[in-house]
Amino acid sequence: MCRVVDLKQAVLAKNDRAADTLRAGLAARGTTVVNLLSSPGSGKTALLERELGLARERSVPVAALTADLATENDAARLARSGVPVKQILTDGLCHLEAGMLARHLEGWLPDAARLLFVENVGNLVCPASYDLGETLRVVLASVTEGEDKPLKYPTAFGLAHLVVVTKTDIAEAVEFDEPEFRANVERVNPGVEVVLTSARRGLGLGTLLDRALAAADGAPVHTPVMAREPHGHDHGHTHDHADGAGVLTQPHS
Ligand SMILES: Nc1nc2c(ncn2[C@@H]2O[C@H](COP(=O)(O)OP(=O)(O)O)[C@@H](O)[C@H]2O)c(=O)[nH]1
Ligand SMILES: [Mg+2]
Repeated sequence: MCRVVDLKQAVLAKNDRAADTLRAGLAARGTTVVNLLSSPGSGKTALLERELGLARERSVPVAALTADLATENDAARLARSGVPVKQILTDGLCHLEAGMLARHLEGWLPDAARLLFVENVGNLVCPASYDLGETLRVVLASVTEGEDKPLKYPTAFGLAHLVVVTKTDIAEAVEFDEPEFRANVERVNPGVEVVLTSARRGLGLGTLLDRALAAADGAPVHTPVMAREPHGHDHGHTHDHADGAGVLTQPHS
């Protein structure tokens, strides 16, 4: 058991180093990564389609990478915006890693790209543990998913720099309880901003782009209370980590 934990920590420690290298390399060339993370079907691609369109309208140079286990459907959808888009197929892997991202960027990332949006594999567990060299980590939840999801996936929501609610156009029909959702977000990630959006109605797009651009300009992003633990250390105690991610935890007492 200990060996499994050690191996997992070693993998994550290696990813962290790759992410730091990638972040520094991208910063040097003026590109900021926005990592979009959510469950499948919560509306990442739909929102990104609109976001890329808005960035084009505002003449902000952007690019997008989208990851899935199979199909190039999302890249085809995003490419309609006219911005450079690339599909990553993870071949069964449930998350992206910094090294994979770095390899896909080589020789592809346009020089001018100020923002690079990364649509992670649809999953609220595995991707939460992997830093992709992002400056802004956005966790999305649609109004149809239930208000308790921040409590059920505390690592994903707890490490978010920004939380986005999607599909607000149907909030009433599904009786989405916004105050309850906000209260649950606040419990796992005190102080994090929650942005309401609807790709269908074009709501909240400007706010999201503004936050991404502010992060790119070096404005401080929200600092989650939940700490990213240094990997590979000895806890000196045994306990379960948040939603089984194994290495990302609430602050220890
Ligand atoms: N009503 C409504 N449906 C949406 C919205 N955004 C996405 N959807 C629908 O939700 C489904 C999943 O969207 P998609 O963008 O593929 O989600 P992803 O798997 O997170 O990338 C599709 O049927 C979309 O049409 C929205 O703002 N409003
Ligand atoms: Mg998608």
